[in-house]
Amino acid sequence: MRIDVITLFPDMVEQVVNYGVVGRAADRKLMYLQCWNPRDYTVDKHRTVDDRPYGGGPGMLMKVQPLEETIQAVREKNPLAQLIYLSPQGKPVNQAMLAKQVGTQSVIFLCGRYEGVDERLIQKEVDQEWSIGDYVISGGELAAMVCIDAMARLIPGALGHEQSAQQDSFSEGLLDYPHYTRPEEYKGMEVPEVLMNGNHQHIEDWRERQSLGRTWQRRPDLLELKVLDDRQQALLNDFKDEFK
Ligand code: 4GY
Repeated sequence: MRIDVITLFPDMVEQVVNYGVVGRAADRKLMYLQCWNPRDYTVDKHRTVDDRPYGGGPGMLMKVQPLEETIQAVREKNPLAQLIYLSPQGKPVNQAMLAKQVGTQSVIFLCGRYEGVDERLIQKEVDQEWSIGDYVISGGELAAMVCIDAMARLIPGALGHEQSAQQDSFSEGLLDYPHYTRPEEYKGMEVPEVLMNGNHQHIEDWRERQSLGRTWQRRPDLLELKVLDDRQQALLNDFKDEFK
């Protein structure tokens, strides 16, 4: 997968390939990341990348000319990719959107700074607008890095030994089940008996029951989107009975 990122802070975004799963995906040449800095496309002596908003008020916007020329340069190299602007006004990102984007083998992220980007540039150049959540961060870089990390995990071969993307939370649209490691007793609390007995069918049932039950308790909105098969419906009923 090829990822281009338009950012005033390329050093920040490039850090994402230095760690963990994303690093391994890059090492294995499963993911190629290139950053493009609008400052390199300025033409004035001061290399200006911000400009004043019409209508006044506090804050600056990203200067149009360097941004336009950066986008043109990226598109020359990667003409077919969707250009995605990251902002709180975007569509809330979910695992399905990320998986679909990975399927296209490429993406261009536009990271805003200051108060953002001229609306006409968004209309003309941006294909999708995504939000990573209902809060405001100082620039699109961290949002792009979140998306890049989540996408790397979905590239076939990027996960190592932990071939867990399949079993992951959300691969089935459910929350994860609880996990336990040593010690057997921690601050007076025991590990659930079923995990200590080595009956793999019982363990699998328990984990799916916990996933369904926790989703029902914490994220009923996710459960409403799902059609449960008979086995899952029975497991969830067991959880609810136990809960009462
Ligand atoms: N939330 N989801 C987000 C964000 C920062 C000023 C426009 C978010 O994706 N991006 O808060 N971005 C702002 C900063 C320009 C983007």
